[in-house]
Amino acid sequence: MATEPETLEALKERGLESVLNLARQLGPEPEADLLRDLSQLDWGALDAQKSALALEPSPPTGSVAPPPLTPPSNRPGNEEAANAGWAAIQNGRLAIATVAGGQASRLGCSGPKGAFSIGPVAETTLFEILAGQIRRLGELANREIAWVIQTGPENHQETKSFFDRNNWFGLNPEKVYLACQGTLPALSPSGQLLLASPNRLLRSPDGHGGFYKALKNAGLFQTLKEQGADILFYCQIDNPLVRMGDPAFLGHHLLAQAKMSVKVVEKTEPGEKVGLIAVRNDQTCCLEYSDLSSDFQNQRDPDGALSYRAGNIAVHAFDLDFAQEMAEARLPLHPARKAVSALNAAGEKVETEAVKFETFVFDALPLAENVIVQMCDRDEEFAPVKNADGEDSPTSCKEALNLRAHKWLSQACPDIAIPSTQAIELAPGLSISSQDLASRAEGIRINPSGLVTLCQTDG
Ligand code: UD2
Repeated sequence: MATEPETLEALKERGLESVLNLARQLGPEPEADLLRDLSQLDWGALDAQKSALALEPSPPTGSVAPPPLTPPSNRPGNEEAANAGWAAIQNGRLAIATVAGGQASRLGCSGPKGAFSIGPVAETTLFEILAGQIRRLGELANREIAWVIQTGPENHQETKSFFDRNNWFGLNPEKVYLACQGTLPALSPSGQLLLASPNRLLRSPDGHGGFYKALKNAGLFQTLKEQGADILFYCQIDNPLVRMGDPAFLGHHLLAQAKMSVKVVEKTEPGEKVGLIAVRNDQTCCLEYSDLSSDFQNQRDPDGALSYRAGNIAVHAFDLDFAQEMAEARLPLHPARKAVSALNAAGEKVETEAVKFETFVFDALPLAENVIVQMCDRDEEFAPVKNADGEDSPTSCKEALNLRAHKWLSQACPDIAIPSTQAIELAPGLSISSQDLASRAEGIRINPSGLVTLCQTDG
């Protein structure tokens, strides 16, 4: 934190002193408050923001090629990797992290996105489904697995209350860590600081890439290491099909001594709105769809398959030391122009155009060695809920959960006949895979509502 003279000097050097005008008119107290807020700015980061102001989407430069792909975990040939992954989990080396910093505003709801109900039968929330996966993985590995959840300044408290009210979904609350992400000041298009109130800057969350710093600021790298963890499995809250802590994925990552790895799905069509995993200038990276020309996206191999088809599902494995190093790295800033409510020079709240900045978790990929890019089957592992309707909506996500439950159940219990028209849902924590469900086939029952549970809990 800078002293008052240092803050004033830093503002002056950058031509930003006018941000203090309003507070000064109101008296010494608001001015002191605003200076305190300003003293927390990272001036180096602010300079980078000012340089990034004018960045426009641009096609990738240099040599770009599709990445080598590791086959999905559920195919034969993954046994060695799966064994390595299970051994690591059983030995307490795994922690899980989920980014859940956003609000469910695109879904038309307020509150943490994780509190959104998505179960096709029981209205189970995203948090409960993911918590169930961790519980079951822990049961199978005979260990409690730590879960780090990235929250945002707007939903941190609500997220904590939600877990409290729901008894931490059967997890040990001492092993669930909420880490609140940071913020970055929004700027006017000409690079001036904006005010939310006379004594407070207008800020916005620093993107899911703020995850690395959020863990650092919450002291979690040390906490996890003290518990023996050295691998982090990472996912987003918006994908309830995620295969939490997938042992084969972790195993491939470990056997390759990778610093960071990523799971991908085959893109359904050239313009699908997912990041594209590629190799640029010999480094694995994620190219955002908005930066890619349609000619590039439409390139095809001789067999007709899309040449660039590795769609990022935002599931990663990290070497924990590498994730910690990323908390010190200056990841690229991604500017986005948005309408915001800010104070004008007269102190009135007005709608104005601003530039908000985010960092992205996947921008660490080019800095990582030996990255594994593993394919997965979309119907098994990826159905994000992002929009209120249409693609990636609650309707499409519930359908994907229902179809996967039917598939797993018919594989696990071929004797149970359920009409395909009946919606079913696997109770949270029932199984992490179709094989796991098969191992519990004896005890399975289907409630009249369509919820698949066990007759009695395992003793
Ligand atoms: C992201 C990826 C895209 C693809 C897709 C897969 C970007 C820019 N694009 O699309 O390449 O992988 O996901 O589903 O990332 N979050 C925070 N803090 C923030 C912002 C987001 O925690 O400041 C969390 C949020 O709660 C959610 C996740 O990050 O779980 C994804 O955020 P998003 O929905 O903004 O990403 P999206 O859909 O643009």
